[in-house]
Amino acid sequence: MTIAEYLASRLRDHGVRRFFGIPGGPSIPYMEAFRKKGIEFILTSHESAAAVMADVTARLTGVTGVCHSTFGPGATNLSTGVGGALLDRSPLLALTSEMPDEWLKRTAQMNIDHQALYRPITKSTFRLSEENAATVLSEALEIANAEYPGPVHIGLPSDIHGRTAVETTIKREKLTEAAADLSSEKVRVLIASSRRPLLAVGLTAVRHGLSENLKTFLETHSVPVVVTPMAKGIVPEDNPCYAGVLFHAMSGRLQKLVREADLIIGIGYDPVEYNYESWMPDVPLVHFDTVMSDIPGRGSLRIVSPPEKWFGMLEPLRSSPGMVSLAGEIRSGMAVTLAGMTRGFGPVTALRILREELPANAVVTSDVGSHLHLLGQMWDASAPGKLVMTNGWSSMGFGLPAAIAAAMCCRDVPVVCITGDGGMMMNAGEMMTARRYGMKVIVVVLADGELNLIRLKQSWKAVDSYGVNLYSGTLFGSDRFLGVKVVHVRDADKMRKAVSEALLSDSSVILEVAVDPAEYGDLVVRV
Ligand SMILES: Cc1ncc(C[n+]2csc(CCOP(=O)(O)OP(=O)(O)O)c2C)c(N)n1
Repeated sequence: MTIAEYLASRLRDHGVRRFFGIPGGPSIPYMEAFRKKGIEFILTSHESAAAVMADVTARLTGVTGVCHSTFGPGATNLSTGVGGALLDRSPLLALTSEMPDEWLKRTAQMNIDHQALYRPITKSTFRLSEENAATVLSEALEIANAEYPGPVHIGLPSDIHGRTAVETTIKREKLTEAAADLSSEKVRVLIASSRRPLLAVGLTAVRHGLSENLKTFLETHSVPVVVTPMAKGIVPEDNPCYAGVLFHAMSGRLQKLVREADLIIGIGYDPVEYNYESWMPDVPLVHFDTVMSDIPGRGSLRIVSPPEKWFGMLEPLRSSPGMVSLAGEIRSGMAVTLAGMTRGFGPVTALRILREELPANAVVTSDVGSHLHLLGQMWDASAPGKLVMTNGWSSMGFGLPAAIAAAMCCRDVPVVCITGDGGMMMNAGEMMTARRYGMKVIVVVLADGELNLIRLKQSWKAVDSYGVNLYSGTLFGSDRFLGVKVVHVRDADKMRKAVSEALLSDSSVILEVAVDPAEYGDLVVRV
């Protein structure tokens, strides 16, 4: 087998069915080999979107995502999405074309050092050769999927695709050994003696499918719970123990509960989303994780073990009924505040109508900005994975390619992207990707004409609004964008009608929803 055929064959056996990118000349033999093996090449408008699509494909299918770019500018474009896979913990292979050995250190068009470029934003980076192909592929897939999952880069020298891959026997040390429980005895004592514990659940718990374990645990133990944004949906919003999402809109109110706690228990809590120090009171922390992560040392005890063991250790935990009532009060207080936001046509009304019109199984992706802060707290996500976002990396431009990837993975449910106008403009070219592949996405652009989150931050610093206005007039100024229908929404009635019509449409629709952003100022927390 040639190197290109070998790569295609290994990835197909691994379960890969698509790879995303923009080709250069050296990509052609790989695209051909992949095509012949049944791995479809998805052409995007920008390589960063290709990496986001590979990341989201991995999150939704559980199979390593694959993306590809050419030399230099292709590789730098791709890197934004690859960094996202690192900090949002998504297993991904980034394949880039590299110069042949004799050109690596020479001055040449498009030539930069991809190994150096990718080192800080991947778990590992390799350069493929006919001798190492078998080992590199095995290691790359293993590293990408080991805890925490993330991206691995493989450079493909442009002259090796036709060479014969040498099969080698692979003898390697196991890469990760689950560390022993480091402080089990002390943890047992803390758990047994706590009277007012608070659970903080994060994205590692979602990745390990702990939703049912958590629900069962809460039924019998009645302990209040807060979640990080990317763990949204792991507890149903109407669970009496559920208090809300940390970091997002109105989350300052959770402090009332947090201050009452005598013990914080992190369950798959990944500090990449929101460091403990940013919200924790001065009480002990017990942190359950799959790896040794960066958590505060003082007063914290960590258990690094397989997630299926975690709830067993929490068995003796009991909470005072007062803590759960407090969680309920905070939750209903948030609902009252949102229900009272009826002046004019703002993002709260727009999102409420959208939620009412969409079926519970819809997959929603979000971009980054004030709208995400609001959505993260107010959106009723029926299950984890129903609200797809980036919070570890927080890159604008994520929402649209994420939605297109979701539409490819979840064929029979509506897929909606919610984005600000700033984020929409970053990857707007991907509307053509949706059109090219016949993917239907409903894109809801909360068009406020500004980078609202940054304007808010300027106001908190008592600085005049500067450098954050995006346009005057309307965003699209037209009823079509790259051949996709644009519906202009200015009020609640039109919003409802536009969403229900978009759901019935056969193709993608963009709703340009002109909102008054004033509500964000009352909801987004100063963090
Ligand atoms: C790639 C990237 N650049 C800049 C930022 C910093 N940033 C965070 S939110 C934001 C404003 C987003 O504006 P918009 O998309 O219009 O959403 P809104 O805040 O108005 O809801 C910016 C510039 C970022 N997170 N990612």
